[in-house]
Amino acid sequence: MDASLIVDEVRLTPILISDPPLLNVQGVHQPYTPRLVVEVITRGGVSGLGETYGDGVYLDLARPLAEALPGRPVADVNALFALAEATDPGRGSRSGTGRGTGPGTGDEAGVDASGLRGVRTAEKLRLSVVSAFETACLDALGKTLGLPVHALLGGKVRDSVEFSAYLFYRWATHPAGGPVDDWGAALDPAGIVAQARRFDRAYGFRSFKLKGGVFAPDQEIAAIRALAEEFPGRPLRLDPNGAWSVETSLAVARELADVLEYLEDPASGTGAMAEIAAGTEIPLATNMCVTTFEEVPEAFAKGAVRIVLCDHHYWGGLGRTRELAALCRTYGVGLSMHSNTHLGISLAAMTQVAATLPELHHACDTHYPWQTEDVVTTRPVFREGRLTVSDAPGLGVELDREALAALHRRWREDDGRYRDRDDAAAMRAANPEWRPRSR
Ligand code: GKR
Ligand code: MG
Repeated sequence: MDASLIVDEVRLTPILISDPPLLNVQGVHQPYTPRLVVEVITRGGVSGLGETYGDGVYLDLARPLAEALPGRPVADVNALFALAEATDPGRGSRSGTGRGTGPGTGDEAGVDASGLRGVRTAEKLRLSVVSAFETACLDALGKTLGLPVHALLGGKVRDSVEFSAYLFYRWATHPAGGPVDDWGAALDPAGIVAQARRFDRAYGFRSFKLKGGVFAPDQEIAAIRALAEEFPGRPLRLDPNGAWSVETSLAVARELADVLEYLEDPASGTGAMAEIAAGTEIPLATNMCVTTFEEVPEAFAKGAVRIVLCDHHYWGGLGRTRELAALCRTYGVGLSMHSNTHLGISLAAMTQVAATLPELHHACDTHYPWQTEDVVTTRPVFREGRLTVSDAPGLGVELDREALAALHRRWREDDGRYRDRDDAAAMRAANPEWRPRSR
């Protein structure tokens, strides 16, 4: 093995990045959200980058994995899964299924780092950590070999990747104080249309996704109708993150049957999604009821979803994202891409893997335009809603060390308030009576 391709060191840098007051069913985004930047440095002196969730539970898994990696070949990305399991500090206290529920196991029902309800299993946490290590290894390998990451994944099938505008109901400012942007509030159909116009003007996005589950379904139907009137024929999606009952979901589907490209996670759970799917022509999409390979057979057998949103963080990296795509192709299920608050390293990874997926026929989600800070030296530019696929070695992004240091300083100086994302806590700070609502 060429010594330059051996991992010499792994650096983990937790950071806090500013985030606008975006509303969702679980509450509101906090002024700062944690992310983790992973650097894998080879003996050849090449540094590769990865990015993932930065909450404490992820850091607890990332630290021992980072210690175990030096001395191993940077190309051995398939070995990362077993290594992450072997170094997981909670492994001894877990049941044979790897799905224990005791303290310290990492298996918790409740709110995950996406700010959504769900079960955060140890396996899901580990996969999100592995994804950043895998991306960093592939970046370092690509830089060493002079090849873009897409070439390491088998090559690109397109030269640019389409993204959609991610519309959110939002407040103008955070009630607790913090960063302020110039987007203003969007709390009704007119506000959502104004936001969409700005996305259209500034980035050229053609598809629009509205994060729903915030207001009564009628108000969200009105917002989608207003978008359809303003942008006739353009792909529109609505995603209430499982907030509705089967009845509500079917009623919304009836109202919006003529304008939606897809309805995303109207209700929670495969059973409910299957019932809704049986009662509407609108394709149902998910990033909630199919988030692991184990969840695929039931959902596909029941016809619960026609589109799965892949996400290399959830699924354990770029290679596993391609495995998911193959599975979807086999079963005739469509593919789109999910996002969460992220920076330029993740955007580069999303773009590289998206470039290799022939079956990706829907514009990918991205939160990126909402982020005003970054740790890469050059912000990617969307043209006509698309990003050009970089052919530079690795991911094609460089680390801005000053920016990284400043965002890490913010994390160090934080009194613990923002080190774990908690949209519900942020909402309750503004309105102590608030509770997540199913409709
Ligand atoms: O950022 O508020 C948000 C979103 O609601 C995010 O947390 C979701 O994971 O965008 C996501 C989705 O499509 O469900
Ligand atoms: Mg979703």
